[in-house]
Amino acid sequence: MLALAATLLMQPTTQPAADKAKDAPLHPLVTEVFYAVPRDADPDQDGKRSATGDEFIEIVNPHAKPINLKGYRIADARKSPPTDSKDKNKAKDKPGDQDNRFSFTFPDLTLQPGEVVVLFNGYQSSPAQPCGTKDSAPTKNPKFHDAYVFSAETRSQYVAFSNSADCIALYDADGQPVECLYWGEKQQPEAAPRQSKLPEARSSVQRSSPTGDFVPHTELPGNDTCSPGKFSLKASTESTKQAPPTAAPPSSSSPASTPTRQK
Ligand SMILES: [Ca+2]
Ligand SMILES: [Ca+2]
Repeated sequence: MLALAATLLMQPTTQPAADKAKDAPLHPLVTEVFYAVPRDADPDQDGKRSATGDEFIEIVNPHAKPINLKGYRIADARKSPPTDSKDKNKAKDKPGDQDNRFSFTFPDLTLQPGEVVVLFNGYQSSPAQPCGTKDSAPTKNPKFHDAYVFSAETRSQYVAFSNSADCIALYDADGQPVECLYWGEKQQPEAAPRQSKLPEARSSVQRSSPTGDFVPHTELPGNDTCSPGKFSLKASTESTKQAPPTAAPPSSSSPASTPTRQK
C-alpha cells in the first residue's frame, strides 16, 4: 500500500519531464560568425573597414514555426585574469577586460521560418539602413538579402571578439545557454546543448548546411569573404515538410538535451 502510494507520488515528477522535452522551445540557430575582419572587408556596407565595428553574427530560424527573439541574448566569453605570459600580453592589449564583454539582448521581433538576422558590433560604424538596436527592431533590409539587421552600437573598441581565442554564446529569454561557439585554444566553451568549434579563417566562418560544421566562408560555393543576411535552409525545410512539427514523435528515445536538432 505504502509502496503503491510512493509510486503514484513519484509519477508526477517524471511525467512532466517527458512532456517538457516534447514541447521544448524552438531556438534560432547561429549560422555565420565574422570574428577576424580582414583589411579589405566591409560587411556592414558603410564604406569603411572597421576591425571591431564590422564584426557580425548571423542567426536563422531553422524551424517550421515562428520564433520571437525578445530577450534572447548574445554574449562573448567572460574574461578571466591572465594566468600565463601569453594572456598577460592580451591583457595589455585589452585593458579593463572585465567590463568589455560583448552583450546584446534582442527586442521584440518575430522571426518567421527561414528568416535571417544579422547583428553587427557597430563600433564607430553605421550598417546600411534599416538597422535596429536593442530598443527597436528594424524592417527587412534589402541590402542584406531582406534579413533583419541590428547594430549592438558598442562604445569601446575593446568590446570585440578576440581574433585568437574567444567564445560566443546564445542565451534564451530565461538566460539559459542554447548554443556556444568557440575558437582558439584557451577558451572554455559555455555549457550549452549545441557546441561548435569555429575554424581559423581570413574570412567569416559559416555553417556548410543547417546541420553542418562551420567552415571558412571562402571554401563555400561563391568563394565570398562573407554573406551577412544570406543562408540557405533548403535541406532542413525539406525535412520539416516530411515530418510535420504537430506529429507525435515515433519514439521518445532521443535525448532531452537535443530537442531542437533536426536531420
Ligand atoms: Ca564597415
Ligand atoms: Ca550568411
